[in-house]
Amino acid sequence: MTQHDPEQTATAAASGASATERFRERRSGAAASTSQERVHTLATEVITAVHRVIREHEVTYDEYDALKSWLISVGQDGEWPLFLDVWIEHVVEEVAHEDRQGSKGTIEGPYYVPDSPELPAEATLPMRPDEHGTPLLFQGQVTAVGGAPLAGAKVEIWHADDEGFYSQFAPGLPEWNLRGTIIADEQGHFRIRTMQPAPYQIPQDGSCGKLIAAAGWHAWRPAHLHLKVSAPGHQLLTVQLYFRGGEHVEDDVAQAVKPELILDPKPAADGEGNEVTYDFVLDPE
Ligand code: MBD
Ligand code: FE
Repeated sequence: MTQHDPEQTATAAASGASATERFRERRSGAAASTSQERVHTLATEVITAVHRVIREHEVTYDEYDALKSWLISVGQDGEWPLFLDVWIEHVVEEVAHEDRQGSKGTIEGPYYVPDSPELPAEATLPMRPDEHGTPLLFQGQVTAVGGAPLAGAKVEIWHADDEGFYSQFAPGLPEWNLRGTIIADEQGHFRIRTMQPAPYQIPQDGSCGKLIAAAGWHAWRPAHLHLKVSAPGHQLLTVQLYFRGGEHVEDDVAQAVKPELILDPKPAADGEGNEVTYDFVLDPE
């Protein structure tokens, strides 16, 4: 049985509109930090790359009009955050963090919400009394490069439920369901109890879904936990963790899996479900 009200299912337009609005809220007031010279260079190169594809593949007027119509609908569906985070962000992340010594990161994706409820180092994430799924104890330590524990490090975590739905982006879920900000203890340790997420299928009924269907691709991301780990004087680590052997770990539509990010949960020693330990190493600022 599903836990989700089928009358209120997540539509591309609703989750896209929320993702667009959330992104705008967070971005508002941010000053553009790119010089005119760099805008000129980057815009020219992107446009020229498109010209090259058109010549190489002899793109027709019919195809050009299909593209125009599709681009218009991406905006109307609010799916620019989804499109960019699924097909582009992984390369931006790779370039931005190639010099890091500490833990590997990966893309943020469209469903982060800042300021989730603060919880102590040992905590259960907010969830429904009858939250479905396999219980997961996720524990570890946050240290600096070189091993010094980072007392009071922040571990922000958010993830989909056992049906692949995110609170605040699918209707009918409590506001902070499966989202929290854990404050690590004096030794940087944390112990988080939650329910293992399911694989996630990006919405089928919007423009991104149409592109996937038209190209014969699939829409799946492997089950994943999202995290932002931070401590004063250290670089913010944005990451996702996956489950070994899980569906689509080898063929994530968003190309955001790295071998270092795959968890090996074992049956929990102290009860039902699984447990896994994963440590985070933060680079200095
Ligand atoms: C997700 O949950 C996600 O993490 C990404 C990157 C894209 C779509 C949905
Ligand atoms: Fe996600």
